[in-house]
Amino acid sequence: MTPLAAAVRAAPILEPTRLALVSGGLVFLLMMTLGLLMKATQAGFLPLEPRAFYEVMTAHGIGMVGTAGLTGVAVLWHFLGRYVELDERVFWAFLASFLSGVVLILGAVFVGGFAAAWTFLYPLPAISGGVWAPETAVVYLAGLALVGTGFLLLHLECARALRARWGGLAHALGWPLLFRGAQDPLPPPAVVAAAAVTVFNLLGLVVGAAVIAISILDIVIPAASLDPLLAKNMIYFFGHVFINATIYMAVIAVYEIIPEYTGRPWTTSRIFVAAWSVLLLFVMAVYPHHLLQDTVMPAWTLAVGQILSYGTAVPLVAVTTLGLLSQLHRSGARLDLPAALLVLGVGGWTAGVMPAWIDGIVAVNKVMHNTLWVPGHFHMYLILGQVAFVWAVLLRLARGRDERGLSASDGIVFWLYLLGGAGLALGFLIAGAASVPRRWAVHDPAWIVHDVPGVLFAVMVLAGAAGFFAKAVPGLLARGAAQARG
Ligand code: HEM
Ligand SMILES: [Cu+2]
Repeated sequence: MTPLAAAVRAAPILEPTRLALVSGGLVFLLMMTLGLLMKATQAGFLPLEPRAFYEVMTAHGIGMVGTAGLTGVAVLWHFLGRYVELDERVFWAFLASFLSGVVLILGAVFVGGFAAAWTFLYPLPAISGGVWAPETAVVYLAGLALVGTGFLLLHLECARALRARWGGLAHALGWPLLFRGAQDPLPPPAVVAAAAVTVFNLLGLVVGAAVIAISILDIVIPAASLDPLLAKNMIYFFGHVFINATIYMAVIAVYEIIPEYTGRPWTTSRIFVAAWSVLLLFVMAVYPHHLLQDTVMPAWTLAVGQILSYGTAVPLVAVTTLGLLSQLHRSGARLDLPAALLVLGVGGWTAGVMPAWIDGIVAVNKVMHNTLWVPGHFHMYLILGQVAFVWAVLLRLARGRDERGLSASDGIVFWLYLLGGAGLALGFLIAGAASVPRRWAVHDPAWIVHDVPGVLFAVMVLAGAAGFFAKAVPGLLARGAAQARG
């Protein structure tokens, strides 16, 4: 063993997925603070200039989406590694590429003043009205490209490892079971999920990389021009697929950890495989629900976007929720903090899907699309879904299982987080239903009634999240020390 490898072994905090989860947790806290800043500004408590507000909004958006991706792949990698042989060097390469991208993005936003929102919708990055230089937009886009390259590498390694172990992605997806009714050996749920996410996220990332490259060229070579509608389609295909993937990767934690509490295996059923395959196809087909207001889109694409939106996540949410209930029912399992967060995550994810579903209806979307209804649904399934899963994995790695269940202080942080998250998300939804627009730095006095409670709920989420982090970190360090001794 080389001295470097020995040093890495001796300090398990340097185990790459742990490092990704701990730094992801820390960044979630920082980005939540930015969220609180925005809410406090909209509520009139803080005098953040609109220019600074939009920088903060861009940083919060890309920071949160990127961190959800980082922690999502860390969960995927951690559990997939139980079933397939993954090359750890690839995860390090991913981290290096990701971090260099982050440096560029932060520089573009906070030094260069880039504030076109994380979605970099063409041609806004290039045409800032003098707020930031076109070169700054290039730096931001190059940063995104680096981050994306990291994810691309990582998923390619997952695909390689899955094929090597299961003899092809179709087998890892459980298709022999789906189409012929039998498969031996059966891929465990984590493998089925990893295979599905790997396929659609790879496609999303390739499309994302293409539109980023074209956007850069478009700035560098003024004569070039890109069809804005095509660019929007590509960006939303990528963005929709990527943010969805973060949840679908994190949910693997439920399949892997809950059985450790109940003592019942989470077996791969035919219906489970079917749900993941439906998701694999539909998640890519429904992205036009982001373009329902683009009347120049061919009508059939919008119809497909609306109709398939009903069906995409429903089978998977149903299969996961029913699976979870049948795991827990009369199992006598006592839920400690990580397990409670996993159960919360499934509930929050399910609850957050409903308002998304409503927004996917063309008639509703016409009224709701650019309102706070949209941040309402995604804050619900991210704060109470994806991010809850991540806290669960962090705490589980740090503290193992607590046979006594929830302690008093565990209960306090759990409820702070749950009530704060639900209140914040419901507040966004209610404001959206009252037609308060999204992405406005300055709120009309009539809207502030929605923002003031939001500030309180944001403080509660932040306090709960800081509590999870504080509870996890000493355990991770101590466990590291124990493993180094042992
Ligand atoms: C304490 C927790 C949080 C607070 C207080 C918060 C607050 C906010 C606020 C005020 C906005 C701007 C809404 C508008 O007026 O348009 C926003 C946008 C956003 N937030 Fe959060 N947020 C929190 C957590 C999260 C989490 C955990 C995620 C994802 C993992 C997230 C992802 C986003 C995204 C993607 C946007 C959209 C930015 C854009 O419109 O370009 N937020 N958040
Ligand atoms: Cu979408």
